Amino acid sequence: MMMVGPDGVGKTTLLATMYHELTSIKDQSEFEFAATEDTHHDLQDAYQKLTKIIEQPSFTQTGSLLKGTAGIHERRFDVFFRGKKEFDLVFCDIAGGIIRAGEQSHDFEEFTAKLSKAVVIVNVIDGSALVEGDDSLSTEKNEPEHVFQLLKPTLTDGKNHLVLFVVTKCEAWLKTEAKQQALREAFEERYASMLNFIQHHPNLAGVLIPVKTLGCVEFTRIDYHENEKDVIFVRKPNLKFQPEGTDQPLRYALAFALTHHEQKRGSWSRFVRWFWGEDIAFRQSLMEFASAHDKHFNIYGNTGLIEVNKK
Ligand SMILES: Nc1nc2c(ncn2[C@@H]2O[C@H](COP(=O)(O)OP(=O)(O)O)[C@@H](O)[C@H]2O)c(=O)[nH]1
Ligand SMILES: [Mg+2]
Repeated sequence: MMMVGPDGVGKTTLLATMYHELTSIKDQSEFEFAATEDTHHDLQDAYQKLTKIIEQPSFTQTGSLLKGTAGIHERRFDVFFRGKKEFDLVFCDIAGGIIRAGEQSHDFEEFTAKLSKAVVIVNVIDGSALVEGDDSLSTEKNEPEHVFQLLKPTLTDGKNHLVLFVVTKCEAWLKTEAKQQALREAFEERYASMLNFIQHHPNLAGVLIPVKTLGCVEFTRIDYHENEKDVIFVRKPNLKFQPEGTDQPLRYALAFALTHHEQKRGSWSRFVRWFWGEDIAFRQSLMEFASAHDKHFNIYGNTGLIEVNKK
């Protein structure tokens, strides 16, 4: 899984809160997610920083959470079922600068090489800039057109791909039906060219997944200065730090993976052969985990690509 998005949209925050949420899943299912040592350390660190940031009465946005998130970081999670390690998931987290780096740069080469192998692409989007920002702010924070151009070679390689549009910093637009609609409309407008492309290719599907990575911080306004724009959030003292829905991208990714038995590519066929050779209890549990994705999200393109067929 490849994560894309400019600096500061919330990629690392999403991973850190997802990891936290996954480790608590253990109590309700027979799955256990364990990060490898480096990943565990970095994501715990990011999570600790988040809990500190939100203790302050006036929430100040920091730059990127993890210092030195330069280059590409493989965040690896081992997945255990009934105590036995079954498979691992790798999320590639990037320093947003990479997507702007010159084509000659080493990081950029590594990025495109990894991207070309990705099955699921997670495009993280800053929701406040998306809905409330003027054209230039929204473009500057999320770079939809630039991201689209980067993804195009992968999306046109003839294989099936899932693009998850994960929207962060959108607590303010999850509160009512009307606000959710405003969020959806802003997304569809600003991502029109990528969505249009997805809709015209039967091997592609996209899902709009707004998440709460913090849950207790809300957008208030944008201050426009001469050369700068500050997006102001406030800490809501009556609300708890409570990430919500951060497990959804993973459930969708797995649902997509399990729906594609027919794919002919090396690692994929291996995955599928492995999967069908596994014991039935494990297969069923994994399918249940995957199909427990929230069905209310908007899906674009070929919806058949993510319908888990429980056999
Ligand atoms: N209000 C709000 N702020 C967020 C949310 N997610 C991330 N942030 C803030 O955005 C900043 C940058 O996040 P980070 O995960 O480092 O972005 P990255 O550069 O894409 O990895 C951090 O200071 C977070 O506090 C969210 O859902 N709501
Ligand atoms: Mg980061």
